[in-house]
Amino acid sequence: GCVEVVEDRWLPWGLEVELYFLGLCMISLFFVQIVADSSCKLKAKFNLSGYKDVEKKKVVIGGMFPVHNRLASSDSNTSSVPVSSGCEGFNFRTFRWAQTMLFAIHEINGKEDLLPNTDLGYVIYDSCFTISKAVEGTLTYLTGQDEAVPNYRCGDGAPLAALVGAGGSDLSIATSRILGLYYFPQVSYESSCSVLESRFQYPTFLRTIPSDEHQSVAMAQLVLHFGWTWVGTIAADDDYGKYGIKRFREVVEEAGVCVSFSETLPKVSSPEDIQHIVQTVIESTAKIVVVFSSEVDLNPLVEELLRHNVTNRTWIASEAWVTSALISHHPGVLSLLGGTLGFGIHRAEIPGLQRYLLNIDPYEDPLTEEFWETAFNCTLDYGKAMQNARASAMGTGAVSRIMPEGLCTGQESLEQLNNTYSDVSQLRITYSVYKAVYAVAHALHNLEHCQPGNGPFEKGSCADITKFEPWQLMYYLKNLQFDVPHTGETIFFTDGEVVGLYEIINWQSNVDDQISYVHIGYYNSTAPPEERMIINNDSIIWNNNMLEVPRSV
Ligand code: TCR
Repeated sequence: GCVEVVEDRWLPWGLEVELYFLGLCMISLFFVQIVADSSCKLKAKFNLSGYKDVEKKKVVIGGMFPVHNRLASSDSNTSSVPVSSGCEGFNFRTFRWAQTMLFAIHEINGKEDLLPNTDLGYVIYDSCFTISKAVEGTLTYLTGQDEAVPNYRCGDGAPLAALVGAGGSDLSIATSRILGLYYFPQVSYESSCSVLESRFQYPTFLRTIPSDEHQSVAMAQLVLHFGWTWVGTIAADDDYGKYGIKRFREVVEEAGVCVSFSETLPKVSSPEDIQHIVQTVIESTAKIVVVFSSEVDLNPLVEELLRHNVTNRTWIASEAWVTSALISHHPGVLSLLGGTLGFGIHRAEIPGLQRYLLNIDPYEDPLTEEFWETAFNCTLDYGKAMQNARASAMGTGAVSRIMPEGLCTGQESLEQLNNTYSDVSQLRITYSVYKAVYAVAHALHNLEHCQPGNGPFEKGSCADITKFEPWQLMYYLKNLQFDVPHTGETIFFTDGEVVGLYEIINWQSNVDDQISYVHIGYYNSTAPPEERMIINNDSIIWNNNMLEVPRSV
C-alpha cells in the first residue's frame, strides 16, 4: 500500500466556469452598446504577392501567440480610467511561432495551386500567457475595434477566416468559449488539454497537436514499463498541468503505483512555494518525478533545484518542456536533469523557414521592433538613445551626436546572435503552427472551389469566399484532408482531433557537456495495445550516466 502522506493542493476548476459566465455577461452588456462607428482601428496586413495586375480576393486569418510571458504589474488605483496592462518578458521561442505563421502565409500566397485567386492577410495578437489578454484579443479580433464590441466589425473589410491560437490550454479554453458562441473556428497549435476534446463545450475548436489524453496514458505506461512503483508528481497550476497529471495518476494508481507527493507550481512568482517543492523533492524517497508543466512555469523550480545540487532523480517530462532551451541551457543542468525521459510531438524540417526568420525587417511592426531591441540589447529609437546617452554621460559631455551608444542600426546580424528564435533544430510546436495555417488555407481553398449545385449547403449551394459565414468555413475545416508541404504528412481531423503520436526523448550529454535530445522510442495511440509504446532500452542513458534502470525508491 501507499504510506507516505499524499499532499494534494489543486485548486478547483470553478475559476473557469466563472470566467465563462463573466464572458457571457460582458457580451450581453456589450450588445447594447453597439454603435455605428465605422472607423476601423485594426488594419489587417496583406502581403502583395507579385500579381499586382490581378485584383485578388482577400481573407484575413487571425493568430494569437504568447509572445510575452506575463502582464506587467499595474497599480490598482481606481481613481482614474483603467487601462489594459502592458506585457513583459519577451519570449524568443513563441516569437518564432508567430513568425512561422507569417512564413506559412507568405508561402501560401506565392502558390498557384492553393488559393490562387485569394490573398491571405493576417492580424496577430499577443496573449501574453494570460487569459485576460487572450479574451481581449479575441473580442478585438471579432469586432475589428480596439474596444471590444462583439458581433460588429467593419463592413468593407475582408472576411475573417479563423483564429490560429491562442497559446496554452487555459487561454484556448477561454477564447473558444467566446468563438464558439459565434460558431467561429479556432485552430490551435499548442493547446493539448484533454478537456478541449468536448465538442459540446467547444464546438468550433480544432487542433494540430494531439490531446494530452494520449500523453498522460503514455507516461503512465512508461512508468509501468520500467517497473517503477513509487513516483512523485509536479503540475503547473493551469488546465494543462492539472488535467495532465490527473489522468496520469488515474492510470498508474489503477495499476498499483503509489504517488508519494503531488505538488503544484505557482503561476505568479512565489519563492516560498518553490522552496516548499524543493524540500518535498529532497525529502521524498521517490526517485522518479513526473512533471506536467510549460517551461515558463517550471523554470523557477529548476533554478532552485540546481542551487540545492539535487541529483540522483529521474525526471519524466511532458511535451511542453521536453526540448526546452530555457530549461536545458542552465549551466550544470546535466547533474539534475541528465537522463530525463519525455514525450515530444512530431519534429520537422521546414525548408526556407530559417532564412525567412533571419531576414525579418526590424521595423515591420512594434512586436518585431521589441524583438530586435531585446535581442541586441539596444534601442531602435534615435531620440531615446540620445536621451539615454546624455543621462549616462552626465557631466563628462562626451556624447556622440551621430551614433549615440545603445542605438541599433537595424543592420545587426541575427545569424551571429545564435538565439532560440532562429534555432530551427527542434521544430515541433513550430511545425504545428505551420500545419494549422495550412489547414485554414486548405479549408478556404475548398470553400472557394465549391461547385454550385454540388455544394454542401442548402440545396447544394456553396459559400462565397468574399463573404462567407464562420460556420461555413467550419464545415470545410471539419471535412478536411491534405498533405503538408515538405514533410508529406497527411492531416485530417477526427472530430477536431489529430492522432496521438509522440517521440520518446532522452536527455544525454554530448561531447561538449551539453544536452542532446536523443530519440529512444515512440508512442502511437492508434497501434494495437501491445505495440503502442516502443522503447529501445539499451540506448537510454540515465541520470549520473548510469546504464541500468534506476529504482523508484
Ligand atoms: N500544451 C500546453 C502548452 C504547451 C507549451 C508547449 C508551452 C505545450 N507545448 C511548448 C510552451 C512550449 C502543450 C497547454 O497548455 O496545452
